[in-house]
Amino acid sequence: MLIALTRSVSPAFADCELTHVDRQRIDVTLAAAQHTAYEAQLAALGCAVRRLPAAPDLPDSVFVEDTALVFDEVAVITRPGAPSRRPEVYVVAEALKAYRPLREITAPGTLDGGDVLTLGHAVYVGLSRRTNAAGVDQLRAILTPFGYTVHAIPLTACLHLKSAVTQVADDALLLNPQWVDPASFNGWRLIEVAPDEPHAANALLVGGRVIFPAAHQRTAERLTQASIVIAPVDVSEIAKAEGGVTCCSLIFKE
Ligand code: CIR
Repeated sequence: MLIALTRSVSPAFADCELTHVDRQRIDVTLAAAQHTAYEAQLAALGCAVRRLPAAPDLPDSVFVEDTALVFDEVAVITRPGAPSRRPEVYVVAEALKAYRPLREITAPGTLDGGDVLTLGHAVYVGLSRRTNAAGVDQLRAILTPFGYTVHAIPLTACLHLKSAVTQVADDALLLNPQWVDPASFNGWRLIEVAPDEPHAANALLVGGRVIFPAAHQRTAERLTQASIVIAPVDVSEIAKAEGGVTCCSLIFKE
């Protein structure tokens, strides 16, 4: 059984952090409806959705991906790079302790879950504005005993590593070559985003399908041509907060 841990959209969502995109008016009611439809898609693809309550004082708390990493052996509670986001971790840690032993990233380390792409036992970590070398070193120390290798990837042009590259099939990655070097992923079948859809590399593989933003039509066509089956979701309001489809859940085996 797959669990998808989610968290309701905060009433303060419009006050979210923004780094690489301009602030636009966010319809928080519509964001909540889109989030509910996203959860329904997760359920349709076989996940048991466990929703954590909204945090009225934490604008970005819907983006649970950044607060923890769940491996078969252990869950790692992060220390998010944006100070405003650090209190998000407590409720998530409380929920995860029922499923895994917990470890944590501590100061001076910072690490956002959105920077971590796990491909089997290879763990790629974006060195971004949110994740620092101390965070990567701590993650390596936690995971090496379980047989994982941790690889740091420098990032400058986008928020997180998974803004630039995600897994879309057992053998395939979707990637924006302007934001991450394809050579880091030799041996994978690489599908590039459409050049006019730079934000399209964030896709969520679950239950053999790919949850994918409806807005990125030309990249969707590329995925379909590559025999990848898409489950489209409208996440327009979540995208205005610089979030994507991986950010809104933590998916793991029970
Ligand atoms: C932030 O800047 O932290 C949020 N507004 C967006 C976080 C998106 N999370 C993700 O890509 N994993």
